[in-house]
Amino acid sequence: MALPEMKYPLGREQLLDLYYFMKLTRELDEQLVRLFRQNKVVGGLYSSIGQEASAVGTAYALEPKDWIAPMIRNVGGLLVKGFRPRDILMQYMARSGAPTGGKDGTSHFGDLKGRHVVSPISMLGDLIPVMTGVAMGGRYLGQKLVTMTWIGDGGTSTGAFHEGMNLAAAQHAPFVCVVENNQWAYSTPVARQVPLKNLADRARAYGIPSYVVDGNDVVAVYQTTKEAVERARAGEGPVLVESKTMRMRGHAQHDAAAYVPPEMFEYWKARDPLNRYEAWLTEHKVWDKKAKAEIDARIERELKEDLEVAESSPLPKPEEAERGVYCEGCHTIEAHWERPVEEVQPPRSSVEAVWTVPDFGGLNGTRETSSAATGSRDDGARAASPASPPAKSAPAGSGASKRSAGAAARPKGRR
Ligand SMILES: Cc1ncc(C[n+]2csc(CCOP(=O)(O)OP(=O)(O)O)c2C)c(N)n1
Ligand SMILES: [Mg+2]
Repeated sequence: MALPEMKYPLGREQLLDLYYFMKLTRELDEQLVRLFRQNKVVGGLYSSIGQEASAVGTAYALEPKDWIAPMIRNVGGLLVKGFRPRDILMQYMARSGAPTGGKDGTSHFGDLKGRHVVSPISMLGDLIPVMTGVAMGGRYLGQKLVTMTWIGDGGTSTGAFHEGMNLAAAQHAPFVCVVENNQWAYSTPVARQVPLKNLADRARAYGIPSYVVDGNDVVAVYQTTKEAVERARAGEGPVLVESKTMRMRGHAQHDAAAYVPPEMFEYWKARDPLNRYEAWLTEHKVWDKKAKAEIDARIERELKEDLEVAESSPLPKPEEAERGVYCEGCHTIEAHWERPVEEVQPPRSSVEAVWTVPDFGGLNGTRETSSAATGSRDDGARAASPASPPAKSAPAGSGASKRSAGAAARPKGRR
């Protein structure tokens, strides 16, 4: 094994783990398509083909105590967090053995107790304030956790995204937002809905750091996200990671994606994340043909077993429809304090009620001012101050470019 230098070194087992999760995600995706064509999938089916490195590499950068809220193209993240293909198969087939007991036909399920997964919400953007809240809750309890959710390029144009990111930034929440720029939102290309080349630039509006990463390079995705996660965990506040990738299928099964230029598919096909990673593992002598064949055989075996379990699980009984609609004691969530409770109770929690406003909010020569006194101009760059240095490039080779760094100075005693 002759690996390139990595800031966050990955051992052989971890490198093969990444392959296992990416390949499992793809095989599961293809299995679901076959089931859809057999009319066994009861609702829509959303593919994450082409985005496996993005979902797996980001989730892999988390610790078990960290929390995720996946979106439809983050099945890879669910697998990393410990869900099995059978869970996803039964969800899509609405079988009684599914995590939601067959009440939901897609991926609206989570596991608050064991795996720390918040169930997705279909309204795009709304998971950002939710995961900001989870991050704040974890901090309050002293758990030193980080939360993560993913959002598509289209989803970043919602009001909820803005409100959530602003809340996360203002609260300095240990939260990582992964923007999966897969070039399309339904049939709308990014350039038709937002005048930015890099969606990472959205972070500048919130004064938070951001990264751009090649979302089809799983090692780069992992390295970049790990850095973001560690910064958030260290108390630097939220971080945005833009993962540039491509949705290699239509929005869902009904969509043939005929609006995507064929050359664009060709460009991204040549950069397929799984093919690239297989070549990388070979080039760096992480595996040989035998090791690959063993993992592939394991995946085939597990998927076959899980398919049998899923197919033999019955549809839910009709009377189940009226159960679990209202809470019947299903939530037994308790706060797990990992810090002395006295720390957050008076008198120790008391905050000095004195606030200072640097420069009293005046212009202080930080921006170009208009002589006609019609206002100030800001071409997108943040006002320079010692606490918020201007955007600069990250070291090459990390697969990421750091777009801005530093957080605004905060009054003392806030937390
Ligand atoms: C607030 C809101 N508006 C619209 C929709 C309908 N909708 C579901 S997915 C989607 C496209 C999302 O595109 P993008 O965010 O780029 O994610 P991708 O599907 O490419 O992963 C839309 C418009 C929704 N779920 N929520
Ligand atoms: Mg998209």
